[in-house]
Amino acid sequence: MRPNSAKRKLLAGESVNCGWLSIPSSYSAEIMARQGFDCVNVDLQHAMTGFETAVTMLQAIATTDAIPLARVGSHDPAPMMKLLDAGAYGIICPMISTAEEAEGFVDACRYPPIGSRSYGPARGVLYGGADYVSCANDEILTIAMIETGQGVENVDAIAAVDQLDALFIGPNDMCMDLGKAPKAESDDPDVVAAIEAVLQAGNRAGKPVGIFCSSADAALGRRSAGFRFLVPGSDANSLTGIAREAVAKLS
Ligand code: 3PY
Ligand code: MG
Repeated sequence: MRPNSAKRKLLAGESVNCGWLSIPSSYSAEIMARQGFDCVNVDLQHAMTGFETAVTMLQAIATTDAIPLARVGSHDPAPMMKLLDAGAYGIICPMISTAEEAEGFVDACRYPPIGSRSYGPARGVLYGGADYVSCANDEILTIAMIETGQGVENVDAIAAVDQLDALFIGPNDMCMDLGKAPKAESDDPDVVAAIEAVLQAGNRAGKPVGIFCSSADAALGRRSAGFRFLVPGSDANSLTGIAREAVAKLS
């Protein structure tokens, strides 16, 4: 099976840069995946991307060395399994607040006897290779988003879940859940403490912790602080910033 180079880097203690695809287009997915990210995530939670467009985006990413990931919109196992069948090499699951939720998530991403992922690997085999089914449990990345106060309270139990590969903080939802204004790099003391608690729990469990950032500079700061799965904003954020700057310069 084609190795999951992003997972290998994380297991080796290295940091990983992840591109974030909010624009529902195989063309912009291909552009992003060509820029040297270790992995690229197709967002099906907040982006206006449906499953069939996501498949074309996964196909575009597959023409590059970037590892294709997908964020699902809920804890429903069926879309997780379907995106893995479509060739995603990892699933990012939002709003994981308890160990039970984390267990349900990883169960959907692992074939028996470890989990209960249903058989039907479709594009998984085309992208991964003929031995996909026997190797998928080792190669597929499982990333749980911690983005609620309850998730922070339970973070040690979540991090201890076998087969969960990484924790990933959604700072905007974390702010909202703690009653603060959403901001990727909030300096609110409660938010700062919650984010630090997740980082420390990941370190205790020996699992990498990631965070969504608003820019590459912000991601550099997070990396210095110990985060190892870094998202420097999305394709839509980048396009907005560049277009705004161009218009401002010409105005
Ligand atoms: C958040 O900040 O809540 C996220 O989910 C980032 O994608
Ligand atoms: Mg979120």
